Amino acid sequence: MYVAGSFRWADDTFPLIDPTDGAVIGAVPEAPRELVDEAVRAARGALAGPWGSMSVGDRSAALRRIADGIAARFGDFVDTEVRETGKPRALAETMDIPRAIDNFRAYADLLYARRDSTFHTVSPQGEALNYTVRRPLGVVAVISPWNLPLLLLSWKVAPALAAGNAVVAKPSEETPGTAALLAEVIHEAGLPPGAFNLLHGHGAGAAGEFLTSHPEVDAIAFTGESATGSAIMRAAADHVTPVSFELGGKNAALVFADADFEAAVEGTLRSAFTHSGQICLCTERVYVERPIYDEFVAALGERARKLAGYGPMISAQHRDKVLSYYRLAVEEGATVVAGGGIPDFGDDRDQGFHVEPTVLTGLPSTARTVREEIFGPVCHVAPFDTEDEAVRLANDSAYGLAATVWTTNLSRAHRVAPRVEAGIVWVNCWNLRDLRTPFGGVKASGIGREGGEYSLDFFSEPVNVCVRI
Ligand code: NAD
Ligand code: 6OD
Repeated sequence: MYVAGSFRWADDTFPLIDPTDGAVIGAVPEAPRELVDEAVRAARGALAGPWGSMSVGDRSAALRRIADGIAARFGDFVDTEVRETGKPRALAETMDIPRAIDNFRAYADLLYARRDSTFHTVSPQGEALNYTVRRPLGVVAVISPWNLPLLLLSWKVAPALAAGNAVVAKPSEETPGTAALLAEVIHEAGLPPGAFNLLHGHGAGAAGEFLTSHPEVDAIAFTGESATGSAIMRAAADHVTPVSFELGGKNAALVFADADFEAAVEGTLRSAFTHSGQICLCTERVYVERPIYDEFVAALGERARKLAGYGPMISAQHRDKVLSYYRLAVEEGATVVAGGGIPDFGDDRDQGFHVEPTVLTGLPSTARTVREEIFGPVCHVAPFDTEDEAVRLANDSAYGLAATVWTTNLSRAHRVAPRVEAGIVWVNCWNLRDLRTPFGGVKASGIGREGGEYSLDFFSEPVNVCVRI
């Protein structure tokens, strides 16, 4: 852990598990309440010191040094991310770690692009100049999940620091390693003590809750399950602490008969099974226009059966949850087109937490398998007959994070995309990211938007100054 500019350990620890083979690979400190208090005090102190008065230029340079520091230890970050999540190495090398570097670089640039508003006011009350200045919120708590550990942590830490806040971060207890490396990089980058603090430990009744219910925390940026978001919101309510939430999803893909068939099958395979379905943007509901439905199901099922090199579920507990949905689907009347069980590798991976990539059909839209987030390598495919029905099915969910639309009809794409109740709609692609765009969900998938100016808006507040002239 890293508090007030120095590295810390704790008396209590818990084991760190490699999900690929179930081996214990280390011990993680569990931050006690006193250390959480100390971290929050250190953050408050940093705001009153050099960090609080640092110029935009120096802050931007500091963010660049952090980006460069991650790049300089790229291999360490990749090794740690792969060991703790079990994700394919190529994914960590091409997505997670480069994106963490980009997150810091993007916000180093965006700091300069920031503009405030000015209004020349002429009214019966008089003439005035109204201008806004932005100030940081103060001490920001960042709580992140295990699926994209460094990417999602840095996605919040970078804009929070860019906006001039002091951060107390708590990554997932399952994947603390790259956050610990980030603390080393930030230390070497020379940020003033207390500007960034890192705690490890569990959520409910532990470091996570101590932090989110802390009266001296000025804002909470959280990514994780919707149920955890509810618990954090209840804790935040006591002190009316502002929250930014990126929560769960049950994302739909709409495949129209006029789609490029090959692109739609490959795209859906990727959107359903990348990182074994453990990305909040992954597709779990696929709706296919009836004329191509049978052919699509056959192609997706065949390719899902041939998938190789996919990683495990993060933990035994999560594997058991995913398997319980595989069983539930059958009880609810599903046809299992592909997968449905545990793979047999015949090596150490059999002690790990793998499940088979699974394609299901035949369930009604009321089935729990179709309604609840599973967060594993599984999707349910159902037919539709009209554009209206496709939109209705996509929107028949408590969640609304992301959706994909597969069609070659330009008018249809533009008609359908804005009608889908989701924060992000991809047309003929998936997870194609531009860090300047708004990112977030509607309904149970979140509160607020992150990305580009949206994050800087959350992590700062405008003060309007009205000067009579
Ligand atoms: P989780 O909600 O169990 O845990 C996330 C973090 O919250 C962890 O650091 C955990 O320790 C902490 N936490 C748990 N209970 C807490 C409490 N009461 N108070 C404070 N902190 C608490 O989520 P997870 O299992 O780590 O991640 C998977 C979930 O995250 C899925 O639901 C997925 O959809 C969601 N997710 C959403 C997005 C998004 O951008 N919308 C991105 C990634 C993951
Ligand atoms: O790409 C991003 O910025 C982002 N927040 C991705 C979230 C993925 C969820 O698992």
